[in-house]
Amino acid sequence: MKTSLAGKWVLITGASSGFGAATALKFAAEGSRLLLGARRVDRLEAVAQECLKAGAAATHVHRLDVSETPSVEAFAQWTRTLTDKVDVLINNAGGAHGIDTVANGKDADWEAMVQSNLLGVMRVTRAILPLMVQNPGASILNIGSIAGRVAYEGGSVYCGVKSAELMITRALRLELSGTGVRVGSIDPGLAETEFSMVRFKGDATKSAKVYEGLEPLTGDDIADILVFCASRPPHVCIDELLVKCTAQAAIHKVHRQPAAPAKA
Ligand code: NDP
Ligand code: 8X3
Repeated sequence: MKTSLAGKWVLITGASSGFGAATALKFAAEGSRLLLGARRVDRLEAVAQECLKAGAAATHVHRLDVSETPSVEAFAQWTRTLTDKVDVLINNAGGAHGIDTVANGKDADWEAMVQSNLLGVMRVTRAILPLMVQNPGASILNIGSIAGRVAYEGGSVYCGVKSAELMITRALRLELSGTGVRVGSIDPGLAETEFSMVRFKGDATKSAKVYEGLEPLTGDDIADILVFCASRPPHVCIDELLVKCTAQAAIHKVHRQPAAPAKA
């Protein structure tokens, strides 16, 4: 039977766009209380307004840079001023920077990916765990990727950090055994968000090509799955879930419809 998410405290990192923003709206529609973090506070505030309209019991936003421990600590401290428990933690902040081969990789891109996708999950989880371990039935849902399961050319560091995310998820589940806290990894394939614009540093043409001729996943698709996972009864833990658009049979096998010929 579904567990109600009404009034539950749901903390989402990277809630200013993409999966995070869509997920905030879906939990809002369930009547949850939202704690939203990201670096772009103006975007967070806009998401929060939409969440209130969608039915959120409360929305709170605070700047969060998961790549800096002091920022994460300040966010956790702010969280503790609002609630002494968190019911759902969604470690979503992250993304890819560049698509260079190992031979051509840039330090700044590598460091940004390690800091946000890998160390960010560690920092946020460490800071928020004290608000969850006394709360059986709570859920930690980490956003991994198909890239954490299969390597591809130009994806070395991104694949590496998402693979680390999967292992962190598995280790954490073992460490929390007996607390009643559930830990899962949701691993999407191709999804159209701001992800590719970030990866290609604002190049809209390269970004659009990623999704050309196929129907990719959307933020809503992933948000629905996160709501589903968090609303299972407390004895049910969805450990790992790989979700791809139908056109993506495998990481290297993506079916694309040819573009329709231009009308004369
Ligand atoms: P978006 O670029 O739309 O969203 C990324 C979010 O992460 C933004 O809200 C951004 O907020 C936040 N973020 C990035 N770096 C930091 C940071 N250092 N501190 C705090 N927040 C940060 O992309 P998606 O929604 O697609 O990405 C969400 C997650 O899903 C990422 O972890 C990504 O790797 C993963 N993913 C994406 C897939 C896809 O194809 N789209 C597939 C599989 C996984 P801000 O810039 O305001 O800080
Ligand atoms: C994003 C999916 O295949 O672009 O995590 O790496 S992919």
